[in-house]
Amino acid sequence: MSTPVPKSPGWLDWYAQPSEPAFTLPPGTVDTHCHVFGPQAEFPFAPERKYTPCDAGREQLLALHDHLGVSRRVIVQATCHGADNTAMVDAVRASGGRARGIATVRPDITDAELRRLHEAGVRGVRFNFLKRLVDAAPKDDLAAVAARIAPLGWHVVLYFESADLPGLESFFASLPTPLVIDHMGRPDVTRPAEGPEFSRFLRFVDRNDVWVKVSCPERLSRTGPAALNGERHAYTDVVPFGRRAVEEFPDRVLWGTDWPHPNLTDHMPDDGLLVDHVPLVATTPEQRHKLLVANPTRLYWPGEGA
Ligand code: 0GY
Repeated sequence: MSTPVPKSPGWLDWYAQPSEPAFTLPPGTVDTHCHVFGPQAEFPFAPERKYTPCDAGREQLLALHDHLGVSRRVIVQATCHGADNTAMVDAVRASGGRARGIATVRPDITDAELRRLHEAGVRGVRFNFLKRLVDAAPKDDLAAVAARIAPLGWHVVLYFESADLPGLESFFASLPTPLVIDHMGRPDVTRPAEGPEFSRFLRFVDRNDVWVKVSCPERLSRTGPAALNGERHAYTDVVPFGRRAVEEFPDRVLWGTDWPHPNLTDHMPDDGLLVDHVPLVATTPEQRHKLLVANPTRLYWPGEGA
């Protein structure tokens, strides 16, 4: 066996003992944004990766979900595994139908490989535009991938910085599949949620076949995890953004943990507190049912009803 590659300097490991959430997730809750990392002894990281994480394997993900009350999950291929989807596919296959996958694929992928991914439970690909995570995202290649996956009924998951949306919007609108946007398009939460930047993002959502992940308050927040008045209210500066997305697009919002929270540098979130963020942004039982159960079920297990 090869020697394990050490973690990136300053790497923060996932939170080993998440608290018990005060909010009870409804039965059928789907975590639509989580990853597996390795374990690297079994699934080595990709040579082109920009970071080397700790291990975060499928059993550990399942244990977290059991603790939080999450029923099903969507495992998003992480950039540390490049376009080698083996670890993600292994976790999806092992789930007995309780997981779906989002892959990274190159335009020269064969039809047979695409069919194999579909049969395993993959339902989309991710296009990542963050320069700190990927070297390049050539639009011709991405358009070619989108054309290949559209006939399978898959969608494209988009990860970009909010400042880059104006330059990417027309390309996104040209894609032939539904779109799913990570982390509310990464708004700058020091600006108002009612201001022009987030309004522009929501107009893009409105005009296109777009779903929005109301996820990652811990990554977007500047105020951080400090509890407010002793309550389990963390990341409060992100709340107005999530709430606006949920109120304006109740049928197109999705929730996810982003476990194991790659590349956070100042703190590692308590996943129990992330669950307690949900009722802050989805304030009625109906909104919560759509966000946590009905919407992701429609997108990832269509035909099941929820
Ligand atoms: C996220 C966020 C990040 C990383 C990745 O695939 C990845 O490496 O997604 C990040 O560093 O912001 O969605 O998990």
